[in-house]
Amino acid sequence: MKMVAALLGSASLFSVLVIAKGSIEAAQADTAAPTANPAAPVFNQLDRNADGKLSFLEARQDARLIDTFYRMDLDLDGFLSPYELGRLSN
Ligand SMILES: [Ca+2]
Ligand SMILES: [Ca+2]
Repeated sequence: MKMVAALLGSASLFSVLVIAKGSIEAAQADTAAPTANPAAPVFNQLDRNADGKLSFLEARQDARLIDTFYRMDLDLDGFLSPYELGRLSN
């Protein structure tokens, strides 16, 4: 009986750890991708190295961006920010 209790105890501890880990990941996703930006899912998909900006090599995975990349780069830093990518749908 003690063994069952120990197993249940470790199982619930495990659940708590999994839940806590999920919350941390969700919080990190929130900071990386503002929910107000409709382009955020696309941006995150294209941002292969997850540095928060799209290089031309990353952006060209989306054929629409090959021609428009440099026009969309408003601050001319050679990368697209989520904000700059968000203007694509306009
Ligand atoms: Ca990147
Ligand atoms: Ca830029």
